[in-house]
Amino acid sequence: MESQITWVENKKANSPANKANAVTDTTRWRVEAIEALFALPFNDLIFRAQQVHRENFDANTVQLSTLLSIKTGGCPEDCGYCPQSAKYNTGVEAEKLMPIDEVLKAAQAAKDKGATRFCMGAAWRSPKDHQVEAVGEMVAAVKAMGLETCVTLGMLKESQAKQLQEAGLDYYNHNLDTSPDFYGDIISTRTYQDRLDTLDHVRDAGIKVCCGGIVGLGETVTQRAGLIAQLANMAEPPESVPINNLVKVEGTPLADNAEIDPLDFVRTIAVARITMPGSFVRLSAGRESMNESTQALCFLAGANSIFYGEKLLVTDNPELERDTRLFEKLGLKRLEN
Ligand code: SAM
Ligand code: DTB
Ligand code: SF4
Repeated sequence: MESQITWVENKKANSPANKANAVTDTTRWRVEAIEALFALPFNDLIFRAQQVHRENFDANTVQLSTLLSIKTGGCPEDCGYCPQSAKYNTGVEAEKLMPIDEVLKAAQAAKDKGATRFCMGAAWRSPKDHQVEAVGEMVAAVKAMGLETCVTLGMLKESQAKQLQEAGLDYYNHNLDTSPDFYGDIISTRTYQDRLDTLDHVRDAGIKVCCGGIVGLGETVTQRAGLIAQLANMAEPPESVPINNLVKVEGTPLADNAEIDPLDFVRTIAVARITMPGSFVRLSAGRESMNESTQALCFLAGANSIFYGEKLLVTDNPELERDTRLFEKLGLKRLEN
């Protein structure tokens, strides 16, 4: 199958899409073209992804980010996958914002263990201004330790994005999670457009965008392709694209979802790599229950970033020794800042 790119007018032709991986005014991925990638024979898909990967990155280097939940639980949103929503009984207790000294201790530990990016997550629908100010102080202090910074705090106003940029924030994580037509089945307390608006504020403030989604929510392959199309067709695609495999948590509405075939997860990574050649594609949540072979296939398919550290936000991630062993077996190196 030949190039899946179609040539149609892009309405955002005048946006500041000037980075190497920006979608030009004539390039756009149609959902059908992305579905055709998903339908390729596995070997052909992986070969293409690996070619694109090698044209853009060192194929044996992986970026390591460590996550910390700085404000856990009690979230008013109803995201059907999330253990931190106050609507579901998952055993996660609501906590207050973590004091800055504890955050810095965790950041130092992450740095000592080899992480180069530190991501702080808060279970908020949208932060208040004083909360953004407090997180801004954390960002400045973590950055001063020589780590890249990322935060995920929910929906942001334009002024709040600016405030975080001034604090020195490198990345803002805000996922689209799934395709526009499936979104309402998973979340009812905010719209897809709300998410897109926050992403615009982040981009306009000059912060790098970390935006991806979740596989295994019950979406069809067309809807998986719909998510990828949304991401790849942004005027400037996200610099970082986390692909999460649903972590099924008891008490959430999606706890009994069927397990997806690991090879379909690998395919999603490959399609993200092909459609967003210059972005870091992150093999994100779900590694705890993934064997080494599946993870190796994800790296082969073009994943070049992982969450590193024994916890994600509230659920488990592989032990450091397990990751160190896997990196040794595969001859992978960590990306230095
Ligand atoms: N409250 C903020 C928000 O929703 O943007 C920030 C934190 S929220 C936990 C960040 C992202 O984690 C979600 O957008 C979702 O993609 C991912 N996530 C949450 N629960 C998950 C789960 N059980 N499995 C996989 N990914 C999950
Ligand atoms: C992202 O895409 N995945 C991370 C991060 N961004 C914030 C979160 C994964 C959460 C997994 C379930 C949990 O531990 O809460
Ligand atoms: Fe809240 Fe974020 Fe969880 Fe949704 S994903 S319930 S917004 S913490």
